[in-house]
Amino acid sequence: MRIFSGIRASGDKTLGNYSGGYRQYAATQEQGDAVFCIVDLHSITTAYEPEGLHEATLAGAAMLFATGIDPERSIVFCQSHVQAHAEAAWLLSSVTSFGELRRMTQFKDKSADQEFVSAGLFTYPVLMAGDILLYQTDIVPVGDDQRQHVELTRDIAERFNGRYGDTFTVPKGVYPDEGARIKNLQEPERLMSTSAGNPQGVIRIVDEPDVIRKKFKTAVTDSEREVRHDPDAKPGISNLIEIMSVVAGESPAAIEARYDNSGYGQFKEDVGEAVVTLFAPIQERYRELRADEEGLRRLLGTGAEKARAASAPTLEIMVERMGFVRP
Ligand code: ATP
Ligand code: LTN
Repeated sequence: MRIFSGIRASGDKTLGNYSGGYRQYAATQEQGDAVFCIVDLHSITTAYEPEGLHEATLAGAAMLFATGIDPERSIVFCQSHVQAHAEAAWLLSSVTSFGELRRMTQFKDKSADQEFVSAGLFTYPVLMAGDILLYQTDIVPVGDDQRQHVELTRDIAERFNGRYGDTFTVPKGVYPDEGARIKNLQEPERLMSTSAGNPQGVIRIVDEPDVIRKKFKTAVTDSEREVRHDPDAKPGISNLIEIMSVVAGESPAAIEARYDNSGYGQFKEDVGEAVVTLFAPIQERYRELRADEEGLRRLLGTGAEKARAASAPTLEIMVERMGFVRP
């Protein structure tokens, strides 16, 4: 089974990324041939600084290895190192409609209130479809915010297969049962994000333990004192229950039972402590990996070679079926 996922090279990754992303990558790696891509070409679709991109790309690689991706077993590479991705995006844009792209909520969210909206931000899902389809991917582990993009990828694959003959495996999205949409601790109505929202409510994987504790202690809840999972009536506390569920591997019901009658103060403190404990070894490995830039580049170089070899046959079939003359 082929597994593929992509992570944007942008900012310090969050507890949301851990829950919807890294945690699933490490688990799915055990199930087949996994490919993880730091999608630096996607990172330039919104305002960015070149030095920031450089740093975020290396940080993205280090975080994948720190959270348990084994470079011997899985392919980890940087999107811009494998030219097939940019080429596939162009080819697939001919089987993607303007209307489909216009409906994408990530485009609407990321373009709202921006002075400059790049054409790349609009066509972003086509690049993502190419990432996935080039590797004949069976499953795509992601958070719930990527559901619409994965569904579009399936439509693009089916349309291409219908028009030019069976070329792509039609991939399935895989979303965690708990923690597919971790919310900002200060604004529980919005997703925790690398790039938006109140920073006090965003837990970064690299945050110092005391910073994490404080962010949990000051998390927004409600005026009751019952630890109960009810996302509509109690979004703040429900988010904390989901976080505890992800971190402790327990069901929300078991957590409710454990905190029956104990009030919010102790619960918030315990969730914070559980996250600190979970992140401590990841932070340590991350620092070691990040300090060895040469080592990271070497690993990315090997990953790129493997990714080129894995994607080239699909690109070749695409161009042939589409009628291009080959040299
Ligand atoms: P940016 O803000 O730069 O767009 P991002 O965090 O949205 O970054 P990625 O780093 O590429 O984007 O996301 C990696 C994975 O984390 C994706 O599968 C995404 O669905 C998942 N993810 C992001 N935010 C959350 C969240 N709040 N809850 C659960 N999963 C999330
Ligand atoms: N769009 C995703 C990142 C991404 C991706 C992918 C995820 C780019 N290409 C391929 C899974 C598979 C995001 O914004 N998080």
